[in-house]
Amino acid sequence: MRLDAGAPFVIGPTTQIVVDGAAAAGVARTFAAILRPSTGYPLTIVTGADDATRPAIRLALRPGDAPATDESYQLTVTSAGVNLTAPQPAGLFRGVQTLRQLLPTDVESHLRLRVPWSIPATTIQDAPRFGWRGAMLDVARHFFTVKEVKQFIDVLALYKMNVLHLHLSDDQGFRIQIASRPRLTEIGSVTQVAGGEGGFYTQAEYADLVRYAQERFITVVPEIDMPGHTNAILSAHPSASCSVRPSQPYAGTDVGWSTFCVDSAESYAIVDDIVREISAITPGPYFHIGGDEVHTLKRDDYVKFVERAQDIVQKYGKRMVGWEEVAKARLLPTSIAQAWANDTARLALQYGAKVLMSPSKRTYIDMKYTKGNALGLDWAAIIDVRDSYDWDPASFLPGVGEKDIVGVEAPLWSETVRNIGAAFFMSVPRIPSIAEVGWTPQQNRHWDDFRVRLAGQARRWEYLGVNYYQSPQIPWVPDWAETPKEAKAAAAPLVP
Ligand code: TNX
Repeated sequence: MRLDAGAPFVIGPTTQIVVDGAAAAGVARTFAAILRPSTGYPLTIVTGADDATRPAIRLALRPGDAPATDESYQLTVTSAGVNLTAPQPAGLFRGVQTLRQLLPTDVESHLRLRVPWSIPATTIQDAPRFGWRGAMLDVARHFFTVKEVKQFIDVLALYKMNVLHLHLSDDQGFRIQIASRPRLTEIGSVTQVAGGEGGFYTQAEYADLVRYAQERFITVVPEIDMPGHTNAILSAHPSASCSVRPSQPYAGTDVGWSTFCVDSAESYAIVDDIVREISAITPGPYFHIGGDEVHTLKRDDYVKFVERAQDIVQKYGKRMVGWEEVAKARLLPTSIAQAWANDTARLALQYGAKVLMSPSKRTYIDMKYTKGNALGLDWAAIIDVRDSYDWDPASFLPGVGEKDIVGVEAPLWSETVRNIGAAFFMSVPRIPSIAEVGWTPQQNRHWDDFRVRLAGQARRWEYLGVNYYQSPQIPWVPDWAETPKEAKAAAAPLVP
């Protein structure tokens, strides 16, 4: 990025968004939807023919541009206009998020404000370090509605994350409708941690979430945890359990005790039905089988199960992802092991499989920021913002380097996270932090610089109704206090 000497571009009442086709128009619509309420300008989207006399923001695909990763983009801002080009539509979308951040924070207001809508003169060439920059939301321990998950997706999109991993099943609940197995949600979805009423997504609701994410160039990775963490499944289908006593709904938080019966044909029939139906409504290339914390199976039985599950995932055209324990099995080269606690993930490399970095000491955003937090757990670490930022994914695990890693992901387990306000408190600012770990090359990342830029984001979160942790590590600027009362009132309400 280079800041140029010239005057800024100022968005005005006659500014148009000029696009070169349908894909760019789709991205332009998401941008205009942010700009219109706060500026009050029409920001007409024009395809093709460009009235060169009018100030414009131009979005165009340039398939030949280098570096040609899916998400790279080039941005030039002069007083005469904004030119955003990218080899792929995803790059245009990422570039639009940069424009959003270059504009005054008031651009997020839901109410019209009279602010000079200026974008500094600059030249940017940008591309991500890793192709997988994600967050996981555990909707099993506590359920989150479609509307809430969309708000969560909005925050991922703002910070250029591109994966939403949904932890859809655990001991406490099974959260997605499976047409061939209605008992899974009839029996398996009706509770959650501490005994609330739980819930589940119909397939239509899930498809709606996937579409919403797709419009933001975010891939949904569905996870059905197995063979452990399966009490909700087994309570609906006791024949897939080796236990003689049928499982009961579970509202506690212990882990490691439930398991599919590895030698029962019924187990694989259920897995087949689940993987087939979810794969059919998931356009992304991945299916996550969990595979973590199975404390009640012998290693051979665990391996046997994972290899059969991997076959089923492959049969339905998906690449298997699993928590690092799955690397004890013989992996396909297309599979991915998600590192979280030890260095089992390294075993994946001998099969040509890759590693996704979610080290619990750095990326587990269900951990407390500080000992004093009421929310969160502390078994892995206390993780303040700096801990989430100041580490290098490529030197974290012995023997696992840059080339072995697909990216980084921040998991939000929800044992203590009972509502979306709490989810945002745990996620922000650590999601922006992990997003930058995944996007920006190591040599360009500096904590002293990040903490200042992060402080500037707070007002944006206030406008968006996004709760956040006011870490004492960040030099917050108290400018929200100066925001016009009306604009404040029009901001989305903070959810408790
Ligand atoms: C471990 S990390 C788990 C989850 C818990 C989490 C709580 C992993 C793969 N499994 O079942 O929710 O700790 O921090």
